[in-house]
Amino acid sequence: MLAFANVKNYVLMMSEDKNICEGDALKMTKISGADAMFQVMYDWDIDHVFGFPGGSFDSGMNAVHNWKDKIKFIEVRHEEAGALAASAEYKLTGKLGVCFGSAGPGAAHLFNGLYDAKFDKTPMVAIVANVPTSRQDIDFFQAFDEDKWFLNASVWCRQPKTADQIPVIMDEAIRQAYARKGPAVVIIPKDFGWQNIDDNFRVNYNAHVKDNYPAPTKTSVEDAVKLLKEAKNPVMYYGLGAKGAGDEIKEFAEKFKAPLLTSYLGKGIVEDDFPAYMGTIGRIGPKPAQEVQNYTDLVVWVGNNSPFSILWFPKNAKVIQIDVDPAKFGKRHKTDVSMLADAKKALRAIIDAGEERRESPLYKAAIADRENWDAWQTSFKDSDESPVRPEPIWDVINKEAADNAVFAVDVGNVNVDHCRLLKLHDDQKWTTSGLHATMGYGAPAALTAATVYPDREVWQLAGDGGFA
Ligand SMILES: Cc1ncc(C[n+]2csc(CCOP(=O)(O)OP(=O)(O)O)c2C)c(N)n1
Repeated sequence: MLAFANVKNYVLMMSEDKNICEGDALKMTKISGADAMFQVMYDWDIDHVFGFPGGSFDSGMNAVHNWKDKIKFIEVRHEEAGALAASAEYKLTGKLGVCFGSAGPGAAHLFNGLYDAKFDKTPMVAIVANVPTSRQDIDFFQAFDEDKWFLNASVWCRQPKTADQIPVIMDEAIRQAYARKGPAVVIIPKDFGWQNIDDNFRVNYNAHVKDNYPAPTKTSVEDAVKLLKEAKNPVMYYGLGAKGAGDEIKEFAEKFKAPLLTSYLGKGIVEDDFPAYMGTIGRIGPKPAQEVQNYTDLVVWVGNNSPFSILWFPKNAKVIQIDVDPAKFGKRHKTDVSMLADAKKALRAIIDAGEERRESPLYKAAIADRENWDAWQTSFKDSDESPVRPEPIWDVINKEAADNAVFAVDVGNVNVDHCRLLKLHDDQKWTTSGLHATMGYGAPAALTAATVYPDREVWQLAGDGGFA
């Protein structure tokens, strides 16, 4: 067995391996702790990292230099921007982003981005520098209890016990971030980053599998079909968990004549112009969605954990809930049929097993309500009122944006206008700060979009506060 430097996808080889240590066939190459960390990133196919330098991260900056041909360093002006950019990366691409900050104040600046990722169930890794191990816990310059502070802001947080452990911990952080769907934090003491260790760790990258959720049980499909048959006015209410199931959602709406309602983060899963799409329910959403939800007697609730949903739907409406997380069933509304399953698979099974329905009076009213609402919004598109109305601005955006544009949306009234007025279609993508809803998300997310989609048009949509 041999050890290789800078070769991707090699199997894990530990220094305890006697084949390596004994005999004179191989002299172990040395690598700094920080370089070993970058090797792990490279092995995980990470080709850029967001961050802002600091003295406690000098070993990391040295590694940034050493790895500059393979891992691009994107220097942000504030660590929070780097953390938000890293969070936006998975939201846009499904691939984890990485950021770093130096000890003390640099570390503290990461929190908003970490909470954004934690609340929106977004894998990412933050590398946080720490003061040297010999200076920890004695009120040293820029020192605080990083492991304790970052525990709550992350889904996994570790400081290696020795420098040799750095690559193993970095690899584990990436695994845990993907598996636990949230931010993992790796704390690197200044002395460990510089220390030379054996260059013998390679990532088992090919063993990584993409999410693959189960199909629904036969009984749950039968129960769901029965409720659908009995219902007078079924609707579907979906969220981000239905991402990728757009075709099934539309087929469901057409076959069962169910108006479509979403959480804000569900916007875009089905194109805005789909006739049965009523939009987002709630204060930022349009009127038809708000009105329809009052009259339903059956909600097909798909991958949706909107905190505001406790306020919607008649209390006695029945619910068929589809989710991949057992903790979500019955959390926001009483549930009659729980389907622990992939949204696409569950909807497909119900569509195939269920009988086509006729248009109900509510369905007809919903379609008419939506047409009426669209006409009302459109009537303002040429308005020259002062202060300026949002409709003319969004009319321009709708006309100008490319079919594969990416929209990085900040937090504020921009969400109301974006939710109601942007007509998402084709391969357009968008992202915002969802449950944490932090201002300042738009610019870092646009930076990420421009980095990961260099050939696409990127729009940052922000109010003046978020932009500042
Ligand atoms: C970091 C942060 N601070 C405060 C808030 C509370 N907040 C939400 S929206 C908003 C105003 C946003 O104003 P602006 O950036 O001008 O955006 P607009 O409302 O015009 O879209 C505030 C203060 C927040 N969500 N995040």
